[in-house]
Amino acid sequence: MSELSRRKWIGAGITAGGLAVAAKLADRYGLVPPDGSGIYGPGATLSYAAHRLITSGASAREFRREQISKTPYPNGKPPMDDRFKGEEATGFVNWQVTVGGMVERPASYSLGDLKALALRSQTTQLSCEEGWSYIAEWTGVPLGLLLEKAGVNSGAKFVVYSSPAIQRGRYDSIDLDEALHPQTLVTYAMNGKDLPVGHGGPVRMRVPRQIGYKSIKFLSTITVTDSLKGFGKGLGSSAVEAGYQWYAGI
Ligand SMILES: Nc1nc2c(c(=O)[nH]1)N[C@H]1C(S)=C(S)[C@@H](COP(=O)(O)O)O[C@H]1N2
Ligand SMILES: [Mo]
Repeated sequence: MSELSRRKWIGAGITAGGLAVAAKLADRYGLVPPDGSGIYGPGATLSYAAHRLITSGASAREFRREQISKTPYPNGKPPMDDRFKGEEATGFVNWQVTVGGMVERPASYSLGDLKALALRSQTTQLSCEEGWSYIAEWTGVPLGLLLEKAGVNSGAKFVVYSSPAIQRGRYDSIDLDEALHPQTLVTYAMNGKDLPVGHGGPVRMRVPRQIGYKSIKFLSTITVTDSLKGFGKGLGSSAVEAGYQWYAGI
């Protein structure tokens, strides 16, 4: 839920006191997001708890093929460093996506390994917090399948995923509910072709139920954890470090 919808809740008559009560309830049901304290805390908690209680299991809207955007917008520049350029020159044959952390069987997948796994396609919209969006068809392996193969340990709460340090260490995280949702895809193709580098190729995470910054490009690590403390500044997301909400449901 965006800052705007948060304001809508407040506009609908939920006072600061009401938010505090909602936060207490959310706490009781384990629905406090990692950024649930601090100045926007009660609002962030309310939007996360409301989504998880009311819409858990709901799916992002899927579109028809004719609705695919003709000119999808590649946001930002691909990594410019030599290591990435070297990988690109070889068609990313050495690119690896690792699955580790609180799992029974850590694993590492090449692009070929991912393509050989069960695939799923979906036509969804990527919406940036800056206001623009586009619709595309994404194909890949459900994150849930990779987690199932890895065997998630009990007590695990989050999945943290990142591009290599090469791109300023972009990373983000989601709860297990989002991670196991069938629309959360480790994506290697877009509109029927290899995922272009401009859109995060060779592999990106697609989290279509949340805002664009959760869909990390140039994906290289997937880590299951019970705490976000050991990653970056401990906020679970480079976007949160920049002031955005951790839970960015739409
Ligand atoms: N590694 C990495 N992932 C990223 C970003 C980035 O700069 N680096 N930008 C994010 C943001 S803010 C958005 S809106 C989407 C943009 O995806 P697009 O380039 O396909 O439009 O990617 C997200 N994932
Ligand atoms: Mo964005």
